[in-house]
Amino acid sequence: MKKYTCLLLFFICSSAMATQMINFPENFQWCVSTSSHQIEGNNIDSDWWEYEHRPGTIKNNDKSNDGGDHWNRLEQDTQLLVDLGIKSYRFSLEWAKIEPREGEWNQAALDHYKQEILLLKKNKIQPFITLHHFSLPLWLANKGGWSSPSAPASFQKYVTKVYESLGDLGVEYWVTFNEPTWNLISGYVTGEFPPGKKDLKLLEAPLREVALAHGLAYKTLHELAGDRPIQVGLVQNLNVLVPLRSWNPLDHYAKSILDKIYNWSILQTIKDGHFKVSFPTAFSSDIPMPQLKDTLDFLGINYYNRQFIKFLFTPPFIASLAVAPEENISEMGWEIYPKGIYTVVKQARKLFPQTPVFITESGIADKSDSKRSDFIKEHLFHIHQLLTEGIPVLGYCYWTLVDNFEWAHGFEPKFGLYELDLKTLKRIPRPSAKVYADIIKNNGFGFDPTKTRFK
Ligand code: IFM
Repeated sequence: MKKYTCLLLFFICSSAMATQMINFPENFQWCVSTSSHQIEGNNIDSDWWEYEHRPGTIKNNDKSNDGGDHWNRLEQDTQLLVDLGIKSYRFSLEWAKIEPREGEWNQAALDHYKQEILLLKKNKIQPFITLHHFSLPLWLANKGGWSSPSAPASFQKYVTKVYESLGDLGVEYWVTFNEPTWNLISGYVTGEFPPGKKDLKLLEAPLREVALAHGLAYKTLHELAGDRPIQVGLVQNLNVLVPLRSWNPLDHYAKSILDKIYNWSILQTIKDGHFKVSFPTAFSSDIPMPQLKDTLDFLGINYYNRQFIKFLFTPPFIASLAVAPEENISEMGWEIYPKGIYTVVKQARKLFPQTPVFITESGIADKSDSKRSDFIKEHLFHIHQLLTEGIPVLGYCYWTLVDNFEWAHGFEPKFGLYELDLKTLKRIPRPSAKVYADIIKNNGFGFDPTKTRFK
């Protein structure tokens, strides 16, 4: 009997010893992210609205319609943020609503965003604004969208209008672009986003114009802000990329091409003040852009997955695959690989060793909510590791608050901490919402790193 008691005590004590408290700095910004087109509804003057209405573009023929009707539910959704204990709320402004026709400013839309910012501030939540999150006004799309050399100047006018209207409300964090490379590759190479083109050669112009637009917006915001302490950054989606067959030089080659263009093309341009981007057989650019240097006050990193890269002998020449046990694959078909968040931040630090980092998105499509809580904790564990190494990670935004319109995938993937009942538009908390709220309340959580679920 004595022997068994000792054994039991041994197991209890050793498992308790393996559990560590993962504590975050006092000022760590607990956050969730959303984007306007995905939740507001009725973005009728945008390119996405037009695109969704083309047959066959969106899974199940879904349309964003009234989305989650966030536009009319500011109070209700702000209360969800309060319930979670959120410190920062990252959301985007909808250019197509603010400037529905070229040069025509919609004061009601600007007033609406003002009301949203004030509501957040009243609830002690820092508004964190993205100026461009994929969707464009249709009038600009009809002029060629980001391929048009006039697009950066149009963006600058929009940014000016926004800052002149909302700049005195004390918003500190401003993002010029969300995931520019994913957006443009999806629009011009894979054809999954508007304008729905599939030609690698077409990627060069919009990449270049977006880089220029970022530089202009950065300068404009700081000029308008004057002495106001604002932080202007860009959000890049970074994937961990690995050659599928480590022995195969062609897979290494394919990986390096994708890595350069997808992960680093825009960031490298900002770092060097030089747009030197190429894709074999498609284009090769070499344009000095000195005005882009030092245009990142912080770097927003969105991290979702690891991909294995295979060279193909026929177009599109590069395949990216999720190779992992079923348990580690999300409903988007993406590998769940929490350690990768550490990898990509370290890679980004090599390019920008002095620039603070904000994890602006990390999330999982998980309808049953059976993986989301572990997903969040395991990513946070690796972020904590970065902090212990002295890397300034300012905050973490879970993607996303309420199930949303997931672009070409329609409403099928469920990323929300809150479920959205599409018929009643009711927001229903998933169990992981409580887990995230507890993490925020305790500014940390107990965690046993020897028992991670996702390897
Ligand atoms: O929903 C998107 C978001 O718009 C941009 N980052 C990735 C998310 C999940 O796919």
